[in-house]
Amino acid sequence: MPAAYDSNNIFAKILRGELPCYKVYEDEHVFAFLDIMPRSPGHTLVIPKAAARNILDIKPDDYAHVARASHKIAAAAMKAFEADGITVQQFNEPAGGQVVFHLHMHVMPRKDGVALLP
Ligand code: DGP
Repeated sequence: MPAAYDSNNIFAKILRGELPCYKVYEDEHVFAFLDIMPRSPGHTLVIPKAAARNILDIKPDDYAHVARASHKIAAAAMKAFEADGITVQQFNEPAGGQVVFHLHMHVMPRKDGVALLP
């Protein structure tokens, strides 16, 4: 059973304006900002404004808002970073590679022949 949502996580603090970030996009339901440890230029994190630990916890409509915004940001990032492709990734629970426990979608612009940073 996954742990309960903890409102002291880093992304909840960013949402509340308690920690700085480089904002990329915001609407009623989602917030997006640059990853502090980018795996590619333009690496963006898209998060719901709703409190949700990960995919195991989030309401389907809130997940759909994140997916819709990621779709929009992917298209914008292709142009802004003159990318050849985009990797979209989302990790859930420590076993699934999650480190910060507020759901987030990684949107990473890619160039042909260039690997993601580790
Ligand atoms: P993961 O939970 O494994 O999907 O990775 C968390 C990501 O969050 C990782 O790519 C680094 C990023 N990150 C961690 N702390 C901060 C922070 O304080 N600000 C920003 N902008 N990104 C962060």
